[in-house]
Amino acid sequence: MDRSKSKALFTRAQLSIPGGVNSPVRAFKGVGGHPVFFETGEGVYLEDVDGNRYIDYVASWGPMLLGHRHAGVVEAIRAQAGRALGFGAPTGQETELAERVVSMVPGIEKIRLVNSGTEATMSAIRLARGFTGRDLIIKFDGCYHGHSDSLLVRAGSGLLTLGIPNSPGVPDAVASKTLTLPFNDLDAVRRAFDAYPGQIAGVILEPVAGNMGCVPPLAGYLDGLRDITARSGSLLIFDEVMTGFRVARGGAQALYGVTPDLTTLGKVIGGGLPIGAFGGTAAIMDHIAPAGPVYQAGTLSGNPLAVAAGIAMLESLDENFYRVLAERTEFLAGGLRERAARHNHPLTVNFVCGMFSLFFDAPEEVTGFSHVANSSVDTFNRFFHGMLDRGVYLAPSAFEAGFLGLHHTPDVLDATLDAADGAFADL
Ligand code: HOZ
Repeated sequence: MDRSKSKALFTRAQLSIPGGVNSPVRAFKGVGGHPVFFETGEGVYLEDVDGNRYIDYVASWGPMLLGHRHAGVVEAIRAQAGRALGFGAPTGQETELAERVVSMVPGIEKIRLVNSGTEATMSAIRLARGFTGRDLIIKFDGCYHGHSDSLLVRAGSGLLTLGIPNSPGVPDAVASKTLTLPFNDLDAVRRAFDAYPGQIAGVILEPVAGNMGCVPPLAGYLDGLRDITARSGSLLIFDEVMTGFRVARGGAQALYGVTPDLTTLGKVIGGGLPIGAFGGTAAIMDHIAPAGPVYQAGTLSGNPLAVAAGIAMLESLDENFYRVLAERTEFLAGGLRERAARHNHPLTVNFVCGMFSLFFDAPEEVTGFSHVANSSVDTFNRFFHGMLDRGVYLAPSAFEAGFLGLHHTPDVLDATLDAADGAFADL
């Protein structure tokens, strides 16, 4: 497959952009080679600058649940662009989007719109601290909650991909307020609460981890966290930037029946445009300025283009969507397992409705960061390039999840499995 124009664009980009990209994982450092530069997206397909076509499993890192250039979303953006691009003042549509999210996500009674998942988690942490009057935060190894200082400690996603668990520039005084514990280990959480009585403001996690690859919660884990935090007057924060409107209409909290105090959401509520949000019970959210003293603000917050796209997206998601999405995800996961076994490659496939990950040479059950870290990155990377060369675009990192939607029709899934068969055979 000729990707010479992508290669040339990457060389040029590195002269004016650090590392040639505006977000690290995109640089392909994790998998080797150079990134693909894209030009168009249509439904399930992406086309690159060299005219190559790919089935897309990155979905702009999650939000393209309805595929690229979904007609309803594009029309909503076009209509709004004909009215105004921004006011820095309230609009009725912000309330409409807020009401929709409130009606869909069990733990959200009130919501504040921001501009990214990073902003959402950063603000949720501040709110948890301001509300409880406590400083310490618990996060879990391999979970990634954006790049704000408090949360950039033993984080997943790009830090895991690049092997830099903590970032220079985060003061020790800030990092020391974040306790990191193993994911899916309730005893570790109990011990931390015993060690720091009355000091833990909140526990933040991806209820299905997605930034160390897809790692679902063990049975009882989320309930256990709910119980421990409730008894300790600490807030439970679900980062649903990936899982929101993906694993179920009401997110992971609806799927697993555990309601957090605060929820963070990302670009999915803008149909893929730059937006994010955090929400929770009215009692907690009313501590946010101007209702309360915890400050949070933003001129672009509630941007009308993103809001219009988000309304169009959310109104297309019904329960049937998730029933079919779960079936397709299971079909893909089963097919990948079967193809890998056919070629004698030990492969663990983790999945939850709409998201999945492949771990080579890993334990049969991948339930936490230590399992993920011991899987074979080298085999993943060779598989990744085998798929890329066969026209399937997976996330360029062994530590990211793949995403699908209903635009991944049975035909598309069959084509993916054919490509996988070839890629496994070549490993
Ligand atoms: N942190 C993102 C994935 N979990 C990658 C974002 C990007 O490169 O756009």
